Amino acid sequence: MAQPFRAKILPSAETLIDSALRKAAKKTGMKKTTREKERVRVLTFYGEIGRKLASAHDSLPRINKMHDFQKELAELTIGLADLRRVLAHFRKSRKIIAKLKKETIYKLENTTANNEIRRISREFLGRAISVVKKLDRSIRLYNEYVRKLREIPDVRYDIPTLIIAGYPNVGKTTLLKTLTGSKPKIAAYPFTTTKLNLGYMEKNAMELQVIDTPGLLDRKLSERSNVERKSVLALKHLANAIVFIIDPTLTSGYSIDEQERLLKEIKKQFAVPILVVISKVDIASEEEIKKASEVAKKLGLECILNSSKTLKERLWNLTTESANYLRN
Ligand SMILES: Nc1nc2c(ncn2[C@@H]2O[C@H](COP(=O)(O)OP(=O)(O)OP(=O)(O)O)[C@@H](O)[C@H]2O)c(=O)[nH]1
Ligand SMILES: [Mg+2]
Repeated sequence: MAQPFRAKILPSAETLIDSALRKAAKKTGMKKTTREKERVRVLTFYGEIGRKLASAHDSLPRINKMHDFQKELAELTIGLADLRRVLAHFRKSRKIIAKLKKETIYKLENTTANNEIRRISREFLGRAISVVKKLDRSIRLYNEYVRKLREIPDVRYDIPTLIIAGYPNVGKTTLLKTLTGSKPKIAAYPFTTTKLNLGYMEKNAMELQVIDTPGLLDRKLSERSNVERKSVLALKHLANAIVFIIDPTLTSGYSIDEQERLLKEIKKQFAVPILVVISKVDIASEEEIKKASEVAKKLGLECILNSSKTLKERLWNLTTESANYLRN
């Protein structure tokens, strides 16, 4: 399963070099002969640089193992080709230094004069340091990418997911609370000023993720900028089902026609089952509820009142069945 982004930040090339040189110098103190000293200096310097670069690299999830949702947002935020280029630069540099190290160790084994041994060791450090110095730009880019990748919301990819859509003020967060009870976990969402609210339902040791998307699926996509639209559409990689809330009263400030238009758009963009929930039925007139349910009917969608006792069960079944269907 794809891991959330907790990748490590790397120190600058200069700091990397300084700390590797310092560690290497310290180790030489424990050795007696010049050859042993220089050998341990070379091996320690090589080891330190290699370890730091490898641990940064390994702390990133493999690009081809990322979940499509992560991949799409990563593509938008940093560009995966750019990330691949930086990682390739790290790998290549490690290889070069490894090769230099191998040659140097061989030379050290076959040299007896102390001044020659020191010269060989200095030559290695000079060349290896210049390889690391050339990594400076890549390290800065890598760190910038990692900071951006950390903004990708830390959601679960291993359980079915239900996404809540609907205009502002229609009752999305209220539904999330009804379904999941507990206080939602909040995650930032790239390219938008809003945050996802994440809640979890549980039944028979199974879990279901419910995501409230304030500010995301509450406006026509055509009114959004290109990246913003793409970042919203990345949600489709996460959704197994959608619950679309229609507020039949005018308290949220959106007419039934406006709500129908948004629903139509979401239906077009998301190829998953959609259930319409009519909210605020306690204050809506029969006429208003009827109008809202006709919208669902017209679009061939099932609809349910938010007061219904079977609401939870219906949403659970819709989402888990859809997830099973997609998995099989
Ligand atoms: N009477 C009544 N009020 C409701 C119901 N559901 C939500 N509300 C009220 O409607 C208002 C908006 O509800 P929220 O759940 O915050 O709506 P939202 O869609 O999350 O709003 P945004 O986060 O701004 O997009 C709040 O004042 C709620 O108390 C309902 O079933 N009946
Ligand atoms: Mg809300």
